[in-house]
Amino acid sequence: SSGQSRGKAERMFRLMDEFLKNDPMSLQKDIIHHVEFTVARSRFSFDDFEAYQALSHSVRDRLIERWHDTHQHFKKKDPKRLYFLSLEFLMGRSLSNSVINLGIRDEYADALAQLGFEFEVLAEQEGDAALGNGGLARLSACQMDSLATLDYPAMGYGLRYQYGLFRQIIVDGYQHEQPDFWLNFGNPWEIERVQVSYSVKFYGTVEEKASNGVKYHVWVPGETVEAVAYDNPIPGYGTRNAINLRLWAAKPSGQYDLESYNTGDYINAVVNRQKAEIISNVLYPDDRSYQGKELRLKQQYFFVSASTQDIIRRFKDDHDNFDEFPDKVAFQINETQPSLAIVEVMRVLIDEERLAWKRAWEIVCKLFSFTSHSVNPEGLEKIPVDLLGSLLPRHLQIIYDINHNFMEELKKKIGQDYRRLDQMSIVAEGTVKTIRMANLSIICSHTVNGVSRLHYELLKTRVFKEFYDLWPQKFQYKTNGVTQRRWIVVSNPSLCSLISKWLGTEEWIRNVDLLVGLREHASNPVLQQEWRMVKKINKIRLAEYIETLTGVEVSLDAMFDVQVKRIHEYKRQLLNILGIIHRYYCIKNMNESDRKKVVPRVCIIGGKAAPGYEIAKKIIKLCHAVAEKVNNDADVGDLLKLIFIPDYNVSVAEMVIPGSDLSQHISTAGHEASGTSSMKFLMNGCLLLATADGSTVEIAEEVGSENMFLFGAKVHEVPQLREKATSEVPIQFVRVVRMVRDGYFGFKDYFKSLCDTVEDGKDFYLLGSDFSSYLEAQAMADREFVNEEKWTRMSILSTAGSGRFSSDRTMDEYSKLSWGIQPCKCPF
Ligand code: NBX
Repeated sequence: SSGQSRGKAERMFRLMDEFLKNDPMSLQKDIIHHVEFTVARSRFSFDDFEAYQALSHSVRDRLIERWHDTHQHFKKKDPKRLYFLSLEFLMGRSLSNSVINLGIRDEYADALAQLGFEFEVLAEQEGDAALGNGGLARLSACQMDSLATLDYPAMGYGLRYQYGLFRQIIVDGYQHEQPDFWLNFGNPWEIERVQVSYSVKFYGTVEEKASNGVKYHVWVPGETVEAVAYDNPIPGYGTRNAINLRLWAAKPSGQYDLESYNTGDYINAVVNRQKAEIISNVLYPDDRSYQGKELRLKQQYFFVSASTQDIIRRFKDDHDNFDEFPDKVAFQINETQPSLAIVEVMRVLIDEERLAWKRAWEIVCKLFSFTSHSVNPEGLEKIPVDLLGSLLPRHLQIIYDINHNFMEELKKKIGQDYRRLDQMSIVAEGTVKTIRMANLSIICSHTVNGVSRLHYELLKTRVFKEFYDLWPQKFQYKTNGVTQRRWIVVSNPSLCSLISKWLGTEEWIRNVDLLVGLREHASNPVLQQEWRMVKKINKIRLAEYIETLTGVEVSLDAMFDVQVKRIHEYKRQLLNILGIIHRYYCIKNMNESDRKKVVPRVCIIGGKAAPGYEIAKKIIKLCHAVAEKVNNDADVGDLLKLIFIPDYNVSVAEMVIPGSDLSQHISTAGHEASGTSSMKFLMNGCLLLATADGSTVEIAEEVGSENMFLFGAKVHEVPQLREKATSEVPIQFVRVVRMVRDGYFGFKDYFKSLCDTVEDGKDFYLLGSDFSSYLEAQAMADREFVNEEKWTRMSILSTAGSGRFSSDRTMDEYSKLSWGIQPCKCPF
């Protein structure tokens, strides 16, 4: 019979081989096939969107093929696997990235050309998958790309929100939020797996039972919801490996509550069951504050429980001794949102697998590594005990038990130091008793990671100082990185070709360290000329986008100066805008001959404010109010333009970043854990204007601080500056704030509270005290920009120095130092 099945396998293999050929003719047939039978349009009449759909399905087939093979290969080799748990993934578009990683971009472009379509135009049809807020979520996406490319046996787990991050629309300069129902037109990049589903329990009670004198607990749930898997293949570049991102959707449980049907109210019974789906309905749009919301906690546990069941099921398929679990499984906890996984694994081991507490605990302690993305102790996640206890009664008991054991152990080490014991306890006493998820994560993880060196220093000395003193060996850092596949190859094809030409190889796409090879050519006039040409192409693309979007025509000779990221007081978009007002004021008060010397600027700002974050929303409005005045002032003309790009997201970033000359990363020192967009700008040869915060410190070490515009207070200076009752605020600062306050840009009352945030003595983010050095850095950028040769050289050196900031390096470091996993390459 094994001969028979081998015969069958070979036959299948031949069939597959015939199905998925990649020559232009086969691709055309394939696309047309999908037009007819998947999209169900006539092959004689279909529009760009339908062509995009058919094209994606054809690509999807090729992804599935590799994804199956990778799955089989991992199963056969049974390596230790990494499970990457994150409540957010900001994947953006998939089409271009997929065909590039599969190595068939040009074949598809040819095939489409012969059908009368342009690949780029169809790629623009795709909407973004925006299942995340900002840096943390995009980081997860970059890391998945690297894990696949480097052949690591990894899998991502997350939630399949029906509504991703809200769409931002601007009405009269104010932000409005609209739902992002991204699944409206179908999603070809996912595979629904109705057969892969698990029951997730909530509420109810815990009963204590005993068998043969051994006590155990049974959780009798009050509600059960089904988690259904949706798999998203993630193809590696230059490898056959394609790994899985498994996202869970909530569905009504299959276990019928017979009673409610028997009461005769059939319609209400059905409607009530349907309510289960709300768990995975919507992504929470705050990227820093935790409010103890029940639905949010439900989302967390829903995702954690389904993932854990899936992971344990896979382990048990091939293993029967849980002592081997840590040899086969590593869990990565992205921020604290997935940290209930720790408690859930503990619960399953003791209550369901009936392991003794001690043995279960030893296993759990070897499984988890935790990465923090926060610097602000006030921002750490705390869950009210009442909420947790009612939703997850058994978990609360286990958390108390973990905490009790920890406290006992700690007392032995440090004695009755109650202040310290209190700070380190998982349970925080207070008017509202809460569970500190970070403490839980640290206590139960073998590694605690920071996302940059500076962040790690802050974790050790401030945020988690008490824990560092106890367990210094647990603390590490892995400086963030981004994938050069998406951020150069996909988003900047002209630069990609230019780099490959000058390095004489495309190998840098897999081994980004090779970019240093550009250094020796940095002053070569031929490369410089071509380099500027590429920048011009990207600026044209961006300028066209700006014009269609805002109607403002911008000059290509101007310096494109960009700040795009979530709007936050600590990120100081307000500093940027006040700097623009200063520039405007100066231009207005110049004579004609001085105006001729002004370096023209196009200032571009983009980003979303959390819907409840009033000050952030006022910053957006101020940006529009200033733009309105400046852009329509005939005295100013092309010397200064201010553009707000609405609905900033991954695909907008792919266009904005390559078209920038200068980019701003100007957070108050000590507030940005790492920052990752700086790395994308750097790769694309944009110069950075930055404070010494997060990863910019390390970027300066790589590219040389002489090739950046650094300014502002250092981390160690910030506390003293804040202490000072009044600081030496420059007159320029007082003047620009006054202009806003006095209604120079209108909306006087509306901007009052915004101005109050930077009043002397209340200026927590130190805009006033950093203002002079900010203006100096800006003036320096102006001076260098007119020196074309020097600027181009700095630009080339930026790209050349960006190699360390690839997520490939980050993933190698995690694999070696935290997860203990090795590559597992699927043969071609
Ligand atoms: O994570 C960000 C940091 O602010 C960046 O400095 C860092 O580069 C990036 C990646 O490490 N943090 C972040 O984006 N946090 C969130 O998005 C977030 C979302 C939900 C939530 C808390 C934080 N409840």
